[in-house]
Amino acid sequence: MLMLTAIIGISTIIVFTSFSEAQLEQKTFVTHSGQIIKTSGDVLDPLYTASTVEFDPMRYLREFNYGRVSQLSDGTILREFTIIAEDNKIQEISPGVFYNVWTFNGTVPGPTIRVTEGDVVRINFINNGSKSHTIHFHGIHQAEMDGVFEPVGPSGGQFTYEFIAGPVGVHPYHCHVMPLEEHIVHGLYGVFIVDPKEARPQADEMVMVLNGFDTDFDTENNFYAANTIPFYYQHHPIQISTGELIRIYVVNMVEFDPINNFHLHGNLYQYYPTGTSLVPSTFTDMITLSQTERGIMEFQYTYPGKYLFHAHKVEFSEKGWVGLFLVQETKESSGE
Ligand SMILES: [Cu+2]
Repeated sequence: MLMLTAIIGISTIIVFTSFSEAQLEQKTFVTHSGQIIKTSGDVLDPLYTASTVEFDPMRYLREFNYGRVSQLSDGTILREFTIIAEDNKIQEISPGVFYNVWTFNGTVPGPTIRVTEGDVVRINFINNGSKSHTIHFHGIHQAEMDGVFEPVGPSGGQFTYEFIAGPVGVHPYHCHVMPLEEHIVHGLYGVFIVDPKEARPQADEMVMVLNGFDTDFDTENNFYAANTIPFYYQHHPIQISTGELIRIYVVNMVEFDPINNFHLHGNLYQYYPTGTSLVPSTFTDMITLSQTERGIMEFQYTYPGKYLFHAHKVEFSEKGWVGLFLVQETKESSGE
């Protein structure tokens, strides 16, 4: 017994010592983009880099998935999607900071699913994870399609969600297996857009999911972002044109912090909460969003230049939730 106690004691010291040194030492890592970096940051599970997730926030920004389209005998449009859940991937959230992401179709957020009101939406869901997962869509549908009481088992479990798309607007979808917070914060969420039958006016359209990452598991976020990678759009400004209508579908998926917000510089936007009305409720440069609260913003810039957009909760913007629009003069207005 004494021997056993001694062994446990010694091994605890060894484990604890190596952990403490990891926090202080500058370590060298090869990032997923091939850069060699040194960091003393929290580096979690760097051994998993073989399955590191690649994510391109600029591509995600304007990528809409309309599904495989066919027509039913009564003329209704059927849109089919395949969504695969996994929970074994690692993503470099910030240089040198690796985090175990749980993904729909390999990314956080999952694919933006876009349909028209009244379409039949069929989601072929496959769970290739190691835990049970589901997809819970916000919107109007039958109870058995709600993704709450039918956990889909790991290692290839399947479920087909089917419902009629509605109401018009921008909605989140996310896993709804308990503990819910754990399944959401690891990344099992995405955006579901239901277009009105008469399409909204032509615009340069974008999706922004406001999210955060608790990389040290203390139920406080260490990083915040619009579309997963902190500071990404600050380093890679989003290029838009003067006089062009910009439409942003914004969804707040930040956990732990009760509110988030969205401030736009040098401009104001028309805001449609949840996107369910075609008439904006307010003209502002600042909205406040609680968990899964979302809406549609519309604006256009008169003057060219660089304009910030960011959380006005300064802590969030200093930890990554900040970006830039680079507004360039359209050829028409510059007379070229
Ligand atoms: Cu889950």
